[in-house]
Amino acid sequence: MKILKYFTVLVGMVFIAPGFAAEHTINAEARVYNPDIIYVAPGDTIGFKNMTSHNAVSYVVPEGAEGFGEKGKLPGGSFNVTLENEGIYGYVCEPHIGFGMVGVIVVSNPVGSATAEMKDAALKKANETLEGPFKRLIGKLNKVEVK
Ligand SMILES: [Cu+2]
Repeated sequence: MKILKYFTVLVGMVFIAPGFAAEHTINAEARVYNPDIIYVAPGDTIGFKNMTSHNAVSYVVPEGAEGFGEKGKLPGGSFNVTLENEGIYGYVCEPHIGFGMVGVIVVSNPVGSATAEMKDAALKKANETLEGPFKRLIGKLNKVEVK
């Protein structure tokens, strides 16, 4: 029981520690993600909700970072993403890409401190790799606010 007590205290500290591992929610609503652009810190958890008929697959990922989501698959319900690498991630809802259902996650420490270089890198990758309706992600990346 003593071990359990220590474990509870430890877990409590992790969740209470200010500015550490915040949780964010992105709601899939009809043909949009709400919010469509979010600014988070490395290690934060991003929960995608209401994903029964939507998916969220990263198509633009910072150099050396891991993407998220599975191409061609619906997660069903909800799923969480934790991004450790700083940079700008662009993702799409594949079933609704024709409606322009795309989103951006900006990861920086501190939150909101993404640079013009990060944005340029994301736009360069997007321009080089995205095709057809997936190019709609470029417009969303252009709306990212940088320092
Ligand atoms: Cu969708």
